[in-house]
Order: sequence, then structure tokens, then C-alpha cells
Amino acid sequence: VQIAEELRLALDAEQLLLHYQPQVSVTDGRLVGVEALVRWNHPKRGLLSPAAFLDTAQELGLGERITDLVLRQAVRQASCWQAAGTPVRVSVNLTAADVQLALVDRVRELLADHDLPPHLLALEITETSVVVDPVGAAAVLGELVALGVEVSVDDFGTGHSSLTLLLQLPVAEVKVDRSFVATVCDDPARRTVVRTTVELAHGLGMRVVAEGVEDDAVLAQLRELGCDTSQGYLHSRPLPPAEFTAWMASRL
Ligand code: G
Ligand code: G
Ligand code: NA
Ligand code: MN
Repeated sequence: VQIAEELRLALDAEQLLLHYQPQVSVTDGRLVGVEALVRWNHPKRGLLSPAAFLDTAQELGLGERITDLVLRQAVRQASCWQAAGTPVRVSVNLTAADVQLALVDRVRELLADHDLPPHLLALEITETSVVVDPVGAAAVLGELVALGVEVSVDDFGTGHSSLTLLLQLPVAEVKVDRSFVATVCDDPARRTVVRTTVELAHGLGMRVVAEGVEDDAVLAQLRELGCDTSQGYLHSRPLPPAEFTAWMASRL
């Protein structure tokens, strides 16, 4: 009961904020994007991770408001970085309920309001979030792609992985779940999954992002397997906007 009231107040007061984690090219180490990850700066409990409040927020019917706030902050931030001469693509996580036609209007409006080139926004969906209505989801995502926004499939390999889904959806990128990535050096079976995912994705004209890259040995293995992009603590943990701006500047 208390968290419900607190969450509503938090949304009104914009106590939710985004941290940004870099995504780096496996071949040349260049920054190719950032993933936006929501946090709740709770007045008493400090910085809360999504696991502490997102499910509750969904149950309370606040999911739409959170997505709206997250999209707004992400587009605003991407627009600031672009204006500062350091354009970087920002990826935003969506839930199943977000993938509706209303989202297309909202994204179009935000891009226009902030004068953001559409290729600087990407949207992450999960297999699970579109499996219920793949045809409807394909229509929504198709309109977003028509705007120039890219779609990524998150946590690939852990959900109801239907290969048909990849054929039905206009996907630019698949993100290999970190449960495969973490053990890619030690576990031949998981290495096979990653190798096969790369072949599948590349065969369909999609890029492959590996999540949860924590050390150089893993990065070297991913390079050998042909992954395009690397994301994880090896490069940086998710950072608040000002710290991420400093991280970018320190690499130039
Ligand atoms: O940041 P970690 O930072 O703890 O994120 C945990 C989970 O929360 C991840 O699975 C991530 O996809 C999800 N998540 C993070 N930010 C958002 C968001 O803005 N919206 C949604 N729907 N999920 C998010
Ligand atoms: O489900 P989603 O893939 O979007 O999950 C992102 C989550 O993974 C966030 O909680 C983020 O903080 C976390 N994360 C990012 N990089 C790493 C990493 O290198 N190792 C681990 N264990 N978690 C990571
Ligand atoms: Na994600
Ligand atoms: Mn992910």
C-alpha cells in the first residue's frame, strides 16, 4: 500500500531517473550506443534498482507512466548529447504493455519536440513481450522502424525463443543474454549457443550485442565468435548522466 502511494508521488516529482551503460564496438572499441536503465531515487531508501519497483508499478497500472517518463528523459538526454557534439544512440527498455500503436505517436512527438534524429533512439523488447500477439507487435514495430527508430530483441535465448519471431519482426539487433556471455569461455554448450545466434542474426542482417561482458577473456572470445557489440562492467557500469558524459570525454 505504501509503495503504491510513494510511486505515484515519485512519478509526479520525477524521482525516477536514468543511468546509462555504454555499448562498445567489438572490432574497434568505439562507442556505438548506451542502454538507459531506470532507477528510483527514493527519499529515504536511496537509489533503488528496477527489480525493487518495476513489477509493483506494472501491477498498479503505472507502467505506462513510467515508460512515458523514461522515453522523455532518454530523448531529452540524447538530444543534449547530440547538441554538445557527442551524439550517442540511446536504447530504452519496453515491456509487453508498451508495444501498442499509441507508442508510435508518442515516439514521433518526442523526436519532433526534441529535434532528435530518429537513428539516435532504439527500443528494446523481449521475446516474451511480443509472443502473445506477434502480428500486432510487428505492425507497431514496423511503424517505429518507418520513423527511423531501431528495434533490439533483449535477453535473447532466455524467453519463448521462437525463431519465427525474428522473421516476423523488423529487428536490427539481438542482445545475447548475459547468462550465455558470462560462461562463454568455460562452457562449450553456451559458446555454441552464442556462435549459432551470431550466425542466425548475421544471416538475417541483424547485429549481435553481448550483454554482461565483465573481462577481457570474454571479450576476446566474443570477438572470435563474431559478436558486433559489447556491453558490461568491463567497459563501465551504468552511470548517471553527468558521469557518463565525463566517461565519454575521458575516452576521446
Ligand atoms: O539495471 P538493472 O539495472 O538492475 O536492470 C534490471 C532490469 O530492469 C533489466 O532487465 C532491465 O531490462 C529492466 N529495466 C531497466 N530499466 C528499465 C526501463 O526503463 N523500463 C523497463 N520496462 N525495464 C527496465
Ligand atoms: O535485462 P536487462 O538485460 O536489460 O539487464 C540489464 C541488467 O544487467 C542491469 O541490471 C545492469 O545493471 C546489469 N548489468 C550490466 N552489465 C553487467 C555486467 O557486466 N555484469 C552483470 N552481472 N550485470 C550487468
Ligand atoms: Na535491456
Ligand atoms: Mn538486456
